[in-house]
Amino acid sequence: MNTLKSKNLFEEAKNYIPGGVNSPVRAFKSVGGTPRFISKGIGSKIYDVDGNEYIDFIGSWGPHLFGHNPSFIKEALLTAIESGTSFGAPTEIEVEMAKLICDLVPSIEMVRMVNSGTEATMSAIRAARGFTNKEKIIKFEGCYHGHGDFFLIKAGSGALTFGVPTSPGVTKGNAADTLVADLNSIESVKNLVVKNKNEIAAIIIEPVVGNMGTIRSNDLFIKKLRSICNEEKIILIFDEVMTGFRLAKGGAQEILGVTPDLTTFGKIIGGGLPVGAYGGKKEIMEIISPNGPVYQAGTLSGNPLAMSAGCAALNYIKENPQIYNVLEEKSSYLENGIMRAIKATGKSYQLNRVGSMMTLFFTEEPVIDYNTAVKSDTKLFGKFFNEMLSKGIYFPPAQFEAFFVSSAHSKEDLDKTIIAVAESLNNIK
Ligand code: HOZ
Repeated sequence: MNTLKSKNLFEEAKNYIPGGVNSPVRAFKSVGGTPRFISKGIGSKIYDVDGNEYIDFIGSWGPHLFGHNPSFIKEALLTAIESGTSFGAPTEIEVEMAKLICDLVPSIEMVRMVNSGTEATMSAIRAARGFTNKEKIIKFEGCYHGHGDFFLIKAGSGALTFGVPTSPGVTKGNAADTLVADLNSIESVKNLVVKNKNEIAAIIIEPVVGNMGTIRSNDLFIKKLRSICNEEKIILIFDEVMTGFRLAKGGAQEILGVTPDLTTFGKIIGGGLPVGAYGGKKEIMEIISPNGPVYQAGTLSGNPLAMSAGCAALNYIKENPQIYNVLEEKSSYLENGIMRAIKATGKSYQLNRVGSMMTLFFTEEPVIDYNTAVKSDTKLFGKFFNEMLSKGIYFPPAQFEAFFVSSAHSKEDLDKTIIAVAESLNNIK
């Protein structure tokens, strides 16, 4: 595979951008090889600057539920751009977007648009602190909620991949306010709550984790978490930046049957444009300025281009709810094929799937939390990743991430992927 143009661009980029990339995982550091510089995406495929074609299972880390560049999003954007790109003033489409989110997700009574998932989680925590008048938060080891200071404590995603789950630059004060519990261990939560009685403002969780690879939280654990929050007047925040509108119309909260107080969104509600949002109970959201004293603002919040693409995506979901059956069918087909390929190796590598999110962990023990996820053989994963890439299949370049199936993946794409998995597993033995 010729990757000369990507190689040259990467070398040039390293002179001007830290690590040559604008987000660490993209640098392929944990898997080795040349990061591909992408020139375009159509449907299930992406193309790099050297003209190589890949079946893409990243889909911009989740939002491309319908594949790359679907006509209804492109048309919405082209129409919107005719009227201007940004006003820093209210627009009609922001109202449409807020109504759509409130309509599709029953737990959301009010919503505020921001520009990324990181902004959404930071702002949701501030709202929870302002509302409860308490300062500490609980997060779970290996969960990632963007790069806000108080989240980069025992975090997942790139922070975990690069071995710095607790980032330098985070102050001792911030770190002291973030308490870390173990996913699926209600005892670990109870201990923190007892030790920090009346001090915890919020518990934030990825109810289906994507950022230490795909892990579904235990249903009973999530229900008990809800009860603790009710008893202790703690705000329960579901980080659905990855799972919102991907796993179901109502996100992970719909499939788990638990209602959070606040929810954060990103990616998908912008149809692939930079966007985020946080929302939930009206009484909590009323604390946000200018209604209440908790300040949060942004010139590009509710940007008309992002809103147009996002509304097109959400309207499509609203009008075509069967998309989730299509995704389930395709994802379970892929899951079965990969499972057969794993079985043929005589190993029992773990494939976790929730809806159209999946992770193949190179460990033979079930992966249910941070401790079991980090038992994965990341070197072997790196070899597997590069084998797949050389066969034209683009998986996330890190073990502790999810890969995503879209409605644009054809049976031919999935069959090709299954064959590539079988060959790759065989080649890395
Ligand atoms: N850490 C992000 C996914 N969990 C990757 C973001 C990116 O590189 O675009």
